[in-house]
Amino acid sequence: ASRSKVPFPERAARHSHPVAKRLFSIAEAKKSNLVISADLTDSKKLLSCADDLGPYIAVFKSHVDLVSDFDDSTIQGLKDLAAKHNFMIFEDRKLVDIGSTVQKQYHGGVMRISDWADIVNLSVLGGDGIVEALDETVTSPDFPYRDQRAFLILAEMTSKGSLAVGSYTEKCVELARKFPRSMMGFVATRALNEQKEEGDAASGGEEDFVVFTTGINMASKGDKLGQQYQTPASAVERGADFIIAGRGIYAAADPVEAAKRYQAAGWEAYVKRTQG
Ligand code: 6AU
Repeated sequence: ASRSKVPFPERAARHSHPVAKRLFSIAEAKKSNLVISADLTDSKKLLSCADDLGPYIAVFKSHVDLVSDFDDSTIQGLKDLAAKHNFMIFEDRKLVDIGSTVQKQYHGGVMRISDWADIVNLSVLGGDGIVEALDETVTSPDFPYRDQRAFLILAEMTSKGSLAVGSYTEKCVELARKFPRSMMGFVATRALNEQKEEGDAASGGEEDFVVFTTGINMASKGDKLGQQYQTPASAVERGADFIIAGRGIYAAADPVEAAKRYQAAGWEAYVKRTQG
């Protein structure tokens, strides 16, 4: 059977990565595969979004470089709300530089991403080095959050004219296979892991990448700047495990009502896929 038909509790039990295990368990407990993309520009709005929508989401995705007053209290606020509502934090940093630079951008720096973000994404434009470097950081015996941090490779993009296609996307899959202790899956518009079957000897066992799909909106087909949308149902049918929605929720007249609707649509599509 295709891997995307396996229900979350089973994937949680069998997954080799502790962050993936936790993620699937949270999704199951909350009956939510929804990720809010909280692209808000000040801490107060960011934290009230996390508090208001916390009950309906599995993951809270931030872009803290666009928060004008980001500081330690923003970090503490996010951590407290993650504990209160049982969600994970995903910083949409899209790291993309040489290995040595991304290590410093990820661990330390003004944003201290490794201190609070369970999940971070990256682009492999620069080749293997970035993945090697981040893998080295989070698997080091000195890393304080060992087994509590994971990465997603940005393997495709939702924007018009994206160059992340074909052999570039294939290279992303290859790199994720090479670094299973840190690379948990992809941000992609579809499942990228169907070609390989369970128990493949080359990977030393089972492979189960987690697929996050963004560009989700139930009311719009896109924006004026090239963003292209699909619905929760179509994304999940194509293999999304988690659906990421931003403006469709936080810019709605009633964001809580919208979050509930996206949660229900995403979960219903997941149930249909795994039971159908
Ligand atoms: O739902 P929206 O259009 O308001 O927000 C989409 C969010 C934004 C983008 O920075 C991000 O998803 N995104 C990503 C991610 C998550 O890496 C990749 C991509 O290809 N397209 C995309 O929109 O925060």
